[in-house]
Amino acid sequence: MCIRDRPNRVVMAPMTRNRAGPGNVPGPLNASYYAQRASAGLIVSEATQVSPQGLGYPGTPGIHSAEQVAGWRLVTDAVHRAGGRIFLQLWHVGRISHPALQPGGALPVAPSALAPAGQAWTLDGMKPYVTPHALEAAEIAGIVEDFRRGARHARQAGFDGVELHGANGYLIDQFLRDGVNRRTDRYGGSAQNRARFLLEVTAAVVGEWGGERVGVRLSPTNPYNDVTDSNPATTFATAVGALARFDLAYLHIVEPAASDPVAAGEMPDLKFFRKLWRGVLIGNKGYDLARAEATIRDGAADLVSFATLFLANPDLPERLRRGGPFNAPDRKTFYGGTAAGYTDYPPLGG
Ligand code: 8OZ
Repeated sequence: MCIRDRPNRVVMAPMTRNRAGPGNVPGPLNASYYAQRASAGLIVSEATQVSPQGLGYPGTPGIHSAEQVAGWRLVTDAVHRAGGRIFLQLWHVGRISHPALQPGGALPVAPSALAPAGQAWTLDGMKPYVTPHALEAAEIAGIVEDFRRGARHARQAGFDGVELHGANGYLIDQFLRDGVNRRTDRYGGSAQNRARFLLEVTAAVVGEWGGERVGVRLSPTNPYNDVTDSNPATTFATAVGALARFDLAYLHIVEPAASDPVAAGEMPDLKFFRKLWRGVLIGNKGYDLARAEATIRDGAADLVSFATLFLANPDLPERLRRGGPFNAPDRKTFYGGTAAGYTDYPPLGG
């Protein structure tokens, strides 16, 4: 599958749902959920940790154990039987974790020893985030290897490709943004240095898959998970410019929202990336039908990804074709729980 051969321009955005089984292993319930949504032009899976250290929440799936690979095989087989295509989103949360979630009660890791504001969601309830361990250069190389193994496992599990989670204040984004990355070595300082970790991970993952099966997701202005950057246009133009050499499947942008803090420099919106990026561009952020149509018609993006609208409407492409109606998403069942609010949203006529 090439991303350009998809049946429509509707992408299912990656969404954390916290319904993996013991051992962070996906199972038949997860397979049903994704298979119900197989009419997407492309499904991007929920964020999936590449190592036990990459875990930051209960019930998120991993791609580091043999059991997880076997569990994901149920998902990819079900999606393919239903005629769909699915990429696995590769993830490491960095400092957005807690010793209670870490192997051996260790400190979470990050580019710099700066605690995020807020609280971690652990099995014993919410706990304040701690000051993370600042990674040594040799440890960074080990995490790049964890991403490489995750990419290899994703192939074994039958995915059609992988997306790197470089957004929303997790480890890759912690390296990119200068409010969180205070390093003085080759991984910090200039925008080029802050992009180094992303580029090393991309090179490792492209080595397993080829660029045409690898996408990257970035969120240049989103302050989620307490990240800031003094000049997102410079930071992200540098990162995206350097990604060009990999001929990736796509660039997936969480677009600036009105509520994001105002930063110096040009606004890094879809237009900004369209000028910098010659490949496929996916737009994301609260799209409805009218805005999605305008975005595609104007050529601002090639594809649009939908999160909560897809969560609530398993047959979303058909509903968009017909102009609706749309089921309303129920926030109470977004994170964790059972089939309720997961696989029981009705299709049209169902
Ligand atoms: C919501 C809850 C937990 C994690 C992200 C992976 O924002 C997430 C996430 C979202 O990218």
